[in-house]
Amino acid sequence: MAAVTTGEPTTELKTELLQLAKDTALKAGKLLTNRPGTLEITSKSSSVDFVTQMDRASEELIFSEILYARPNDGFVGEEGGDRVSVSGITWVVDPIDGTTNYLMDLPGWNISIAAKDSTGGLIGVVYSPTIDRMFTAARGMGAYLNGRPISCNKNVELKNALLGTGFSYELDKRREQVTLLSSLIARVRDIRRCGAAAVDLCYVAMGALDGYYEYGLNEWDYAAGGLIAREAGAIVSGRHGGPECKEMTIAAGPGLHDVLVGEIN
Ligand code: LIP
Repeated sequence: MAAVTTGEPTTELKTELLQLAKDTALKAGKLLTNRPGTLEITSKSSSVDFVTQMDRASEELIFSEILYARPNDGFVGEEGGDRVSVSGITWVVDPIDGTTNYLMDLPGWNISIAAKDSTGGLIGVVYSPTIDRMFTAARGMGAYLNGRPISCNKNVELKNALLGTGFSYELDKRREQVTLLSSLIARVRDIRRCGAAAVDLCYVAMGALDGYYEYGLNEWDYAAGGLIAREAGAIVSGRHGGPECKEMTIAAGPGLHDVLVGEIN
């Protein structure tokens, strides 16, 4: 039985995990880009939360690639892939983040692969083939877009901010979300709803969005993108400043993040 990793993992280990995640994301991207003639659609948590055979096929591919290379690691996947970690490292995977975009053949859907240890996010990869963007980060090693370093925007005033957000699969919750949106919309530069949370977080990382907030995300939606945003200098938190969670994810550069937390509360 492999020993549980203690202390900060070496740069070599982080680089190895990152390479595995990138290679696997590229393979999943190839699988998903080759769209089948018919998508078999079923609903999950609500009548508008869909899953297709491609979500499942992508997760199966990622699960087998990663656990073949690292059989003692744990796994948590949106489509139910589950394995308890023996090594102390657990992979957190969204095989298609932005399923509705994928379904409707809109851009921005992505494969989100993160690995975490007892300290938190260790590496993150968000690969979006339709916009040809591979975002990567490893803890303490910075954030990259297609191999080039990226950093978030800093000290943006609310009135100049371009924000991203998303709407819940819980239809009643959307009424509350619109109340917050209508309070913000006349006081910011504009708002985007791009349709894929992991890429939204990476947009904050690269400075394409000044900030992003969303209620109801699951760990597989924010695990990789959250690390990438942090490594790019952004602050990523929950509603009251603690870690991001299902109740709220708020990401923005220093200066704007505190203002957004205040607005959302
Ligand atoms: C979705 C996101 C979308 C968000 C939804 C959901 P899925 O992920 O990326 O932007 O608004 O709440 O989390 O279900 O397509 O993997």
